[in-house]
Amino acid sequence: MGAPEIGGISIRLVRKVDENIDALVDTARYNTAKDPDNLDLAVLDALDEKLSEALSELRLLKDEWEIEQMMTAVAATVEGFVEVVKALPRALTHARGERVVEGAFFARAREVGNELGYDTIAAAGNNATVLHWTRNTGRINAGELLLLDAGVEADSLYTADVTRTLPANGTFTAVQRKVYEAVLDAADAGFAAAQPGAKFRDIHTAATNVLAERLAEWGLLPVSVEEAVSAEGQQHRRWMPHGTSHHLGLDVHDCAQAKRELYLDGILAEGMVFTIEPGLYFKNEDLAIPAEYRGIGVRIEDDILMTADGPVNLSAALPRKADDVESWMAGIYQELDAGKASGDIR
Ligand SMILES: [Mn+2]
Repeated sequence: MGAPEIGGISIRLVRKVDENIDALVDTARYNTAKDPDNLDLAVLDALDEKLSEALSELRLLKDEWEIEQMMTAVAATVEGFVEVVKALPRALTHARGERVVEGAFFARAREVGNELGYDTIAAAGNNATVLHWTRNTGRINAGELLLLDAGVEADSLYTADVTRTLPANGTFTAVQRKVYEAVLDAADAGFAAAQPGAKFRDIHTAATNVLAERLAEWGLLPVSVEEAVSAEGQQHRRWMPHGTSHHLGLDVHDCAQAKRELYLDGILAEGMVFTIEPGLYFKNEDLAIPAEYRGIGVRIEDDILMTADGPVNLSAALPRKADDVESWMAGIYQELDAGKASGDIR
């Protein structure tokens, strides 16, 4: 593939993977052009973009081997979350508790996988309301929630992308649980909407409709649910400002260059792997809501495989219900204590 009308070497490049290669190809294009003085590199850039788009679209459907890689990445990620729970008691005593958590996950990612798929978000309390909090410099206080968004990249470079929101001391408060369960219901509604033949964007609509309803029930929504979910409304986005789903694969935001009609407006099909990740984020400084909600950020993110029979939650091994999260954490601490006890005997 090339651009013979321009002359020069016939090559198309996926740009921004390696800046040195980008520069090398630009130089080669210039040096081999028929008329270097009038070479329009932008024309060639546009051809490169078409290649990126085509590759993105080829990646929308995963084959059997790719799905195995995704499962491997998710399994390693689950192990990483267990390590984080184990590290939490120490994190609670550390001035940079979020870094303790980040480090625990990273260690597991390197031991069982290639790397992180993306920078870990370890966000406690109000930091969880900052969407891409990756500084992770904060303290984790007992009584706060820890939002952990982390994924292990397998040796094949396929990555998981999972979020759980954990009570730092193992128990949700009443208001934390209320917000958590609204987000879980939104995730479940997204999951139910994710059927072969449905539109990709139907997932977001189903999930955010649930959130708008809950915000209205709590008296936080300044308008009716009907107005909020209308195209001109969207008042609930104040507390849920991001999309609910993205494709997942070699990149954490896989297939990002695919044409809109195949992605956001695309039809869900067997072999697609994508996230469902609704959230609610109530900032400390948000005076539009009662004080009890402030400083609570919750997101629940699972990795979904679409099959002919419907969606499969690849990350279901991590507990999702509030009760299950609490008993899962308690079980890990019980095992730790039992291990310590037997260590004393030896
Ligand atoms: Mn994600």
